[in-house]
Amino acid sequence: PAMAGAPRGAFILFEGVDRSGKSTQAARLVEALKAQGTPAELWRFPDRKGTVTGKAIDDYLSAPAPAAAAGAAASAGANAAPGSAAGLSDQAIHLLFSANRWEKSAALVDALRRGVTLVVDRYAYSGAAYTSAKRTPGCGLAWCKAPDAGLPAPDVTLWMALPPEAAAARGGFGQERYENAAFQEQVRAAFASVRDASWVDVDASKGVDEVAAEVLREAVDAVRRCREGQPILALWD
Ligand code: ADP
Ligand code: FDM
Ligand code: MG
Repeated sequence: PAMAGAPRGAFILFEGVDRSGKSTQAARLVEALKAQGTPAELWRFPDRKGTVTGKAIDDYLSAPAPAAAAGAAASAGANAAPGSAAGLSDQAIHLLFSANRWEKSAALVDALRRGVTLVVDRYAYSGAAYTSAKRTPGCGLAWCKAPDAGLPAPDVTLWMALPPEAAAARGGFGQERYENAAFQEQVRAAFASVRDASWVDVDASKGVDEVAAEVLREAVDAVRRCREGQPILALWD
Protein backbone atom coordinates (compact mmCIF):
# COMPACT_ATOMS: atom_id res chain seq x y z
CA PRO A 1 0.00 0.00 0.00
CA ALA A 2 1.02 3.62 -0.60
CA MET A 3 2.24 5.85 2.23
CA ALA A 4 -0.37 7.49 4.40
CA GLY A 5 -1.89 10.68 3.02
CA ALA A 6 -3.77 11.74 -0.08
CA PRO A 7 -3.65 9.47 -3.10
CA ARG A 8 -1.37 10.79 -5.80
CA GLY A 9 -2.49 12.67 -8.89
CA ALA A 10 -2.06 11.43 -12.45
CA PHE A 11 0.42 12.67 -15.06
CA ILE A 12 -1.68 12.99 -18.21
CA LEU A 13 0.26 13.96 -21.33
CA PHE A 14 -0.90 15.25 -24.71
CA GLU A 15 1.36 14.64 -27.71
CA GLY A 16 0.64 15.19 -31.39
CA VAL A 17 1.64 17.16 -34.45
CA ASP A 18 0.98 20.87 -34.78
CA ARG A 19 -2.76 21.78 -34.81
CA SER A 20 -3.89 18.35 -33.61
CA GLY A 21 -5.79 20.04 -30.76
CA LYS A 22 -3.43 19.44 -27.84
CA SER A 23 -3.71 22.90 -26.29
CA THR A 24 -7.48 23.08 -26.82
CA GLN A 25 -8.07 19.70 -25.20
CA ALA A 26 -5.55 20.16 -22.40
CA ALA A 27 -7.30 23.35 -21.26
CA ARG A 28 -10.72 21.71 -21.49
CA LEU A 29 -9.58 18.62 -19.62
CA VAL A 30 -8.29 20.65 -16.66
CA GLU A 31 -11.67 22.37 -16.38
CA ALA A 32 -13.58 19.07 -16.70
CA LEU A 33 -11.46 17.41 -14.01
CA LYS A 34 -11.83 20.34 -11.62
CA ALA A 35 -15.60 20.37 -12.24
CA GLN A 36 -15.79 16.79 -11.02
CA GLY A 37 -13.69 17.55 -7.93
CA THR A 38 -10.28 16.32 -9.11
CA PRO A 39 -7.54 18.88 -8.35
CA ALA A 40 -5.80 19.54 -11.68
CA GLU A 41 -3.26 21.92 -13.21
CA LEU A 42 -2.28 22.70 -16.80
CA TRP A 43 1.45 22.45 -17.54
CA ARG A 44 3.24 22.83 -20.87
CA PHE A 45 6.66 22.15 -22.33
CA PRO A 46 8.63 24.02 -23.26
CA ASP A 47 7.90 26.06 -20.14
CA ARG A 48 8.85 29.41 -21.67
CA LYS A 49 8.15 31.56 -18.60
CA GLY A 50 8.93 29.99 -15.24
CA THR A 51 12.39 28.56 -15.97
CA VAL A 52 16.02 29.61 -16.53
CA THR A 53 16.05 27.89 -19.93
CA GLY A 54 12.62 29.15 -21.05
CA LYS A 55 13.74 32.52 -22.40
CA ALA A 56 16.46 31.02 -24.61
CA ILE A 57 14.03 28.39 -25.93
CA ASP A 58 11.44 31.08 -26.65
CA ASP A 59 14.03 33.14 -28.57
CA TYR A 60 15.07 30.06 -30.53
CA LEU A 61 11.51 29.07 -31.46
CA SER A 62 10.35 32.55 -32.44
CA ALA A 63 13.34 33.15 -34.72
CA PRO A 64 12.23 32.84 -38.34
CA ALA A 65 13.33 29.55 -39.91
CA PRO A 66 15.90 30.10 -42.67
CA ALA A 67 14.52 29.18 -46.12
CA ALA A 68 16.00 25.82 -47.16
CA ALA A 69 15.13 22.12 -47.33
CA ALA A 70 12.85 20.75 -44.59
CA GLY A 71 15.45 19.45 -42.14
CA ALA A 72 17.84 22.34 -42.72
CA ALA A 73 15.01 24.86 -42.37
CA ALA A 74 14.45 23.63 -38.85
CA SER A 75 18.12 23.74 -37.95
CA ALA A 76 20.25 26.57 -36.66
CA GLY A 77 20.11 29.90 -38.49
CA ALA A 78 23.54 30.31 -40.10
CA ASN A 79 23.25 34.10 -40.00
CA ALA A 80 21.90 34.47 -36.45
CA ALA A 81 23.63 37.11 -34.34
CA PRO A 82 26.47 35.71 -32.20
CA GLY A 83 25.24 34.99 -28.67
CA SER A 84 21.61 34.78 -29.78
CA ALA A 85 19.69 31.63 -28.92
CA ALA A 86 18.36 31.72 -32.50
CA GLY A 87 21.73 30.41 -33.68
CA LEU A 88 22.08 27.51 -31.23
CA SER A 89 23.20 24.21 -32.71
CA ASP A 90 20.71 21.34 -32.94
CA GLN A 91 22.54 19.61 -30.09
CA ALA A 92 22.53 22.66 -27.81
CA ILE A 93 18.83 23.46 -28.26
CA HIS A 94 17.91 19.81 -27.77
CA LEU A 95 19.73 19.74 -24.43
CA LEU A 96 18.06 23.01 -23.39
CA PHE A 97 14.60 21.53 -24.08
CA SER A 98 15.58 18.55 -21.92
CA ALA A 99 17.02 20.78 -19.18
CA ASN A 100 13.74 22.72 -19.25
CA ARG A 101 11.97 19.48 -18.24
CA TRP A 102 14.59 18.60 -15.60
CA GLU A 103 14.16 22.08 -14.11
CA LYS A 104 10.53 21.21 -13.43
CA SER A 105 10.83 17.52 -12.60
CA ALA A 106 11.03 17.79 -8.80
CA ALA A 107 8.07 20.18 -8.71
CA LEU A 108 6.19 17.85 -11.04
CA VAL A 109 6.64 14.83 -8.76
CA ASP A 110 5.84 16.97 -5.74
CA ALA A 111 2.53 18.08 -7.26
CA LEU A 112 1.59 14.50 -8.12
CA ARG A 113 2.40 13.36 -4.56
CA ARG A 114 0.23 16.18 -3.18
CA GLY A 115 -2.66 14.69 -5.13
CA VAL A 116 -2.71 17.16 -8.01
CA THR A 117 -3.37 15.72 -11.47
CA LEU A 118 -1.13 17.34 -14.09
CA VAL A 119 -2.38 17.80 -17.62
CA VAL A 120 0.75 18.38 -19.68
CA ASP A 121 0.92 19.85 -23.21
CA ARG A 122 4.00 18.18 -24.84
CA TYR A 123 6.98 16.49 -23.12
CA ALA A 124 10.02 14.38 -23.93
CA TYR A 125 8.37 12.56 -26.85
CA SER A 126 8.14 15.93 -28.63
CA GLY A 127 11.77 16.50 -27.74
CA ALA A 128 12.97 13.27 -29.32
CA ALA A 129 10.60 13.53 -32.30
CA TYR A 130 11.50 17.11 -33.29
CA THR A 131 15.25 16.74 -32.96
CA SER A 132 15.48 13.32 -34.60
CA ALA A 133 13.29 14.65 -37.45
CA LYS A 134 16.10 17.10 -38.30
CA ARG A 135 18.26 14.11 -39.30
CA THR A 136 21.35 15.82 -37.93
CA PRO A 137 24.37 13.51 -38.20
CA GLY A 138 25.10 11.98 -34.79
CA CYS A 139 21.66 12.89 -33.41
CA GLY A 140 19.78 9.65 -33.94
CA LEU A 141 16.91 8.49 -31.76
CA ALA A 142 19.10 7.01 -29.00
CA TRP A 143 21.09 10.25 -28.71
CA CYS A 144 17.85 12.25 -28.63
CA LYS A 145 16.26 10.14 -25.91
CA ALA A 146 19.29 9.86 -23.61
CA PRO A 147 19.08 13.23 -21.77
CA ASP A 148 15.41 12.66 -20.86
CA ALA A 149 15.87 9.12 -19.51
CA GLY A 150 14.91 9.03 -15.84
CA LEU A 151 12.41 11.91 -15.92
CA PRO A 152 9.04 11.15 -14.34
CA ALA A 153 7.04 9.19 -16.93
CA PRO A 154 3.45 10.04 -17.89
CA ASP A 155 0.71 7.72 -16.62
CA VAL A 156 -1.01 8.05 -19.97
CA THR A 157 0.04 9.71 -23.22
CA LEU A 158 -2.89 10.82 -25.35
CA TRP A 159 -1.69 10.74 -28.96
CA MET A 160 -3.87 13.17 -30.88
CA ALA A 161 -4.13 11.26 -34.13
CA LEU A 162 -4.83 13.59 -37.06
CA PRO A 163 -4.07 13.01 -40.76
CA PRO A 164 -1.93 15.69 -42.47
CA GLU A 165 -4.84 16.82 -44.69
CA ALA A 166 -7.02 17.40 -41.63
CA ALA A 167 -4.23 19.36 -39.92
CA ALA A 168 -3.81 21.49 -43.06
CA ALA A 169 -7.55 22.23 -43.11
CA ARG A 170 -7.19 23.83 -39.66
CA GLY A 171 -5.38 26.82 -41.14
CA GLY A 172 -1.93 27.96 -42.17
CA PHE A 173 1.28 27.86 -40.19
CA GLY A 174 2.52 30.69 -38.01
CA GLN A 175 5.98 32.22 -38.11
CA GLU A 176 7.74 29.93 -35.63
CA ARG A 177 10.58 27.63 -36.52
CA TYR A 178 9.33 24.11 -37.43
CA GLU A 179 6.03 25.43 -38.80
CA ASN A 180 6.27 24.08 -42.34
CA ALA A 181 4.56 21.09 -43.93
CA ALA A 182 7.65 19.13 -45.00
CA PHE A 183 9.26 19.22 -41.56
CA GLN A 184 5.95 18.42 -39.85
CA GLU A 185 5.74 15.18 -41.84
CA GLN A 186 9.23 14.21 -40.70
CA VAL A 187 8.13 14.93 -37.12
CA ARG A 188 5.02 12.77 -37.55
CA ALA A 189 7.17 9.83 -38.68
CA ALA A 190 9.59 10.37 -35.79
CA PHE A 191 6.72 10.33 -33.25
CA ALA A 192 5.86 6.81 -34.47
CA SER A 193 9.33 5.67 -33.37
CA VAL A 194 8.93 6.91 -29.78
CA ARG A 195 5.51 5.37 -29.00
CA ASP A 196 5.48 3.29 -25.84
CA ALA A 197 3.08 1.45 -23.53
CA SER A 198 1.77 4.73 -22.07
CA TRP A 199 0.29 5.76 -25.43
CA VAL A 200 -3.42 5.73 -26.26
CA ASP A 201 -4.69 6.91 -29.65
CA VAL A 202 -7.35 9.61 -29.64
CA ASP A 203 -9.19 10.32 -32.92
CA ALA A 204 -8.44 14.05 -33.04
CA SER A 205 -10.31 14.55 -36.32
CA LYS A 206 -13.70 14.52 -34.54
CA GLY A 207 -15.41 17.63 -33.23
CA VAL A 208 -14.02 19.35 -30.14
CA ASP A 209 -16.78 18.04 -27.84
CA GLU A 210 -16.49 14.45 -29.03
CA VAL A 211 -12.71 14.51 -28.63
CA ALA A 212 -13.13 16.04 -25.16
CA ALA A 213 -15.44 13.20 -24.11
CA GLU A 214 -12.96 10.54 -25.24
CA VAL A 215 -10.09 12.40 -23.56
CA LEU A 216 -12.03 12.66 -20.28
CA ARG A 217 -12.74 8.90 -20.27
CA GLU A 218 -9.03 8.11 -20.63
CA ALA A 219 -8.08 10.75 -18.05
CA VAL A 220 -10.56 9.52 -15.44
CA ASP A 221 -9.24 6.00 -15.95
CA ALA A 222 -5.66 7.18 -15.36
CA VAL A 223 -6.69 9.18 -12.27
CA ARG A 224 -8.34 6.03 -10.87
CA ARG A 225 -5.26 3.87 -11.53
CA CYS A 226 -3.05 6.40 -9.76
CA ARG A 227 -5.44 6.62 -6.79
CA GLU A 228 -5.23 2.83 -6.59
CA GLY A 229 -1.47 3.07 -6.16
CA GLN A 230 0.07 2.84 -9.65
CA PRO A 231 3.67 3.98 -9.02
CA ILE A 232 5.36 6.96 -10.68
CA LEU A 233 7.68 5.36 -13.22
CA ALA A 234 10.90 6.70 -14.74
CA LEU A 235 10.92 7.50 -18.45
CA TRP A 236 13.10 5.44 -20.83
CA ASP A 237 15.05 3.73 -18.01
P1 ADP B 1 -2.14 22.18 -30.99
O1 ADP B 1 -1.98 22.70 -29.58
O2 ADP B 1 -2.07 20.70 -31.08
O3 ADP B 1 -1.22 22.84 -31.97
P2 ADP B 1 -4.65 23.67 -30.94
O4 ADP B 1 -5.44 23.18 -29.78
O5 ADP B 1 -3.93 24.95 -30.79
O6 ADP B 1 -3.63 22.53 -31.45
O7 ADP B 1 -5.65 23.73 -32.18
C1 ADP B 1 -5.20 24.14 -33.47
C2 ADP B 1 -6.34 24.83 -34.23
O8 ADP B 1 -7.34 23.84 -34.53
C3 ADP B 1 -7.04 25.93 -33.45
O9 ADP B 1 -7.46 26.90 -34.37
C4 ADP B 1 -8.24 25.23 -32.82
O10 ADP B 1 -9.30 26.10 -32.59
C5 ADP B 1 -8.59 24.21 -33.89
N1 ADP B 1 -9.14 22.95 -33.35
C6 ADP B 1 -8.82 22.33 -32.20
N2 ADP B 1 -9.51 21.18 -32.04
C7 ADP B 1 -10.30 21.06 -33.14
C8 ADP B 1 -11.26 20.06 -33.58
N3 ADP B 1 -11.52 18.97 -32.85
N4 ADP B 1 -11.87 20.27 -34.75
C9 ADP B 1 -11.59 21.37 -35.50
N5 ADP B 1 -10.71 22.33 -35.15
C10 ADP B 1 -10.06 22.19 -33.99
N1 FDM C 1 9.51 21.25 -29.12
C1 FDM C 1 8.86 21.04 -27.98
C2 FDM C 1 10.79 20.74 -29.33
O1 FDM C 1 11.39 20.94 -30.39
N2 FDM C 1 11.39 20.01 -28.34
C3 FDM C 1 10.75 19.77 -27.16
O2 FDM C 1 11.33 19.11 -26.26
C4 FDM C 1 9.43 20.30 -26.97
C5 FDM C 1 8.72 20.06 -25.67
O3 FDM C 1 8.64 23.38 -29.60
F1 FDM C 1 7.39 23.22 -32.40
C6 FDM C 1 8.90 22.09 -30.16
C7 FDM C 1 7.60 21.62 -30.69
C8 FDM C 1 6.94 22.91 -31.15
C9 FDM C 1 7.45 23.93 -30.16
O4 FDM C 1 5.39 24.87 -29.53
C10 FDM C 1 6.47 24.21 -29.06
P1 FDM C 1 3.85 24.50 -29.24
O5 FDM C 1 3.26 25.83 -28.92
O6 FDM C 1 3.70 23.52 -28.12
O7 FDM C 1 3.36 23.90 -30.53
MG1 MG D 1 -0.47 23.98 -28.81
